[in-house]
Amino acid sequence: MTDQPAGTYAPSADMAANAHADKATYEKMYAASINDPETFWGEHGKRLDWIKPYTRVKNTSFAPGNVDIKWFDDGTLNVSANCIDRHLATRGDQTAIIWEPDSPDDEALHITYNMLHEKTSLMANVLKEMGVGKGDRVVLYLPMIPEAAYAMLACARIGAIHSIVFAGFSAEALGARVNACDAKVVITADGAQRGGRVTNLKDSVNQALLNDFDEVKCLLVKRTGQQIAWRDGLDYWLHEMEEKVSADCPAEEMSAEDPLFILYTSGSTGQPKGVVHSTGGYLVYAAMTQQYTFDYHDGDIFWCTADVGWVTGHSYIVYGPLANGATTIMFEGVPTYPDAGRFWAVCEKHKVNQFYTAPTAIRALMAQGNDYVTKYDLSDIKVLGTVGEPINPEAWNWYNDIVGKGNCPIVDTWWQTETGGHLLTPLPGATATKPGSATLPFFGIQPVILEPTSGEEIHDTAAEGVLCIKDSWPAQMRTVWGDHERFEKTYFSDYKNYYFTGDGCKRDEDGYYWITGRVDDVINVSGHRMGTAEVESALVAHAKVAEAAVVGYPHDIKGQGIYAYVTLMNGEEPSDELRKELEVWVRSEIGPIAKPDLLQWAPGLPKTRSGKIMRRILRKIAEDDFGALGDTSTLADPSVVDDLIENRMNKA
Ligand code: 6R9
Repeated sequence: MTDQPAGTYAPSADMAANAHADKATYEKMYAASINDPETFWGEHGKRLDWIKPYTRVKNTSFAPGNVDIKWFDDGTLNVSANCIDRHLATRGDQTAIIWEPDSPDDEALHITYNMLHEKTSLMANVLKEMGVGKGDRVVLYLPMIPEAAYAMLACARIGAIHSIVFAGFSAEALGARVNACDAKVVITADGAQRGGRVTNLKDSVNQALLNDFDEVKCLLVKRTGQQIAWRDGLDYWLHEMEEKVSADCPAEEMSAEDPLFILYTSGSTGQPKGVVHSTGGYLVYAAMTQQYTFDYHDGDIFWCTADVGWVTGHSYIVYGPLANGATTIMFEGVPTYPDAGRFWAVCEKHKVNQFYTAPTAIRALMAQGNDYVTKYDLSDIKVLGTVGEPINPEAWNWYNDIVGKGNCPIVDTWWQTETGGHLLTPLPGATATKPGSATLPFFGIQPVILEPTSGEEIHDTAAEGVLCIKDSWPAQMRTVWGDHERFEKTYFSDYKNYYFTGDGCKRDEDGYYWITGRVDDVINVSGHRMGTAEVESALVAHAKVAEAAVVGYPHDIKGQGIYAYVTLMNGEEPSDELRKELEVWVRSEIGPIAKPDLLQWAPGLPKTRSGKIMRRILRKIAEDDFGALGDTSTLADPSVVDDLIENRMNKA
């Protein structure tokens, strides 16, 4: 580490010298991408193989009433051919996907690009055989098995649009999504195996399709071999169908602007929105960010621990890495099975070079102690990444010191389902990091901070407000499936001529961005605006605290009071003394204004299955209004809610 202000971590000279971009290169490329996006993206679009090369690059408008986003729109290509076929001549025998099964006693699979080509082509022909054609929708409800990747690429190959529903979602949620996109086929498995437990997926599918969808066919992968209820004439085993079709399936010529996939994501209100991503722009951007953000080099082993049911899995397990000819790991299991060392065991076993996970996983593993990490050889790791929520400095430091041994740059990547790829992120060889900051924009991204009420852009370097993006980038979502009006209303109407992210953000005097959380998570205490993440971060910095979630609740005098839910480290006992200690601690970390008014001991926090804390539920409980909790079916463990209600601090 070289000369640098306290609290920042500059890339080592070695990293800077060998990376795709050092600081000067980043600055030069960034300036070029903003000053002349046409030329910049015109050049970088060539990283893909085009059937008919584009002559137009950027054709985008954020204008009220006329939001229209098109990139490379007169070009044609196929995503599956870009992720597979074009690599066959040079790397057909290279591993494309390492599949690590749930149980460490079962063997990992090394799927070469040649095998990926065969399996994808077979599945593509099976889908055709089942009547799926260009533009049709196919829902995937699959565990983390190789067939999930084959299915995505098979859809892309024949121009069908996939919509993945996370396999942890309920039958009800699945049915709603099948209905919303009017899917022709659901691809699923008999069962899923995760954390040593087996669940029956086919039952959920049957339940989802029971009444209203007796036309929807189902393609089944055999994973667990368990008993399932068969629907005659509608259900097909993949392995039987594969026998009937050829392994040769030409890739369909698609327009750059044809939809590649739909992914439903929940907003702050109402029904989940079907986020639509494109073929050309999405793949250019997913591939480029995978290469630059993680400083991926040929031959590296890349592991993103997300599930393909989330956008992170789409862009950084499948599309980005495979477009780059990378070796990408797909993990069926969970971080704590058979024990809390599993991530690190897998890193050692497959000699992982870039490791990408979520802060919630880091905090959970941190609470289990360092021994689970230190007993493994992690010396192949070069870059560590995080995504999904702000990372508190405590977790950042643990990740840096214990996992990275101080040698691995941490890339804190801020982005959204809607953005397709990273928008704010350090580059390992270019950006000095600061714990908790997603640092600087990726190429082509113009973040702006607006004064929330007036919508005026704040031009001072140091600023705080809502985060918007001033101009389009190639992987921006194109529309909400079937509802372009909702697209405009959600993202372009509160602040005209900008893309509104829904996140609050601070920019420091160095121009670094610090996400403060969703705007609806910002609380206002006695006229002071405070990010709940700030208070959480302070709490988690205390040695006895494993995790904390903070929400606002109505307070007679202050407007909003601070309500903190605190999960203690293993072996720590709640006590009044400890409560006082934490209050004093937060006062001293941030100031008296941040002292929680109410602090509840929470053995567990309500989380979505992707690990996001459901603050909506915590707010309701804090408001003593738990009769109206809304839908809790998407929680990883709905039972934690009962305990929180029982022991709430704000009983009338
Ligand atoms: C990729 C993904 C998007 C929301 C986003 C923000 C939060 C994601 C973050 C982060 C702080 C980061 N978020 N990454 N907050 N630092 N590095 O997570 O997509 O599920 O759509 O969530 O997640 O609030 O607006 P998605």
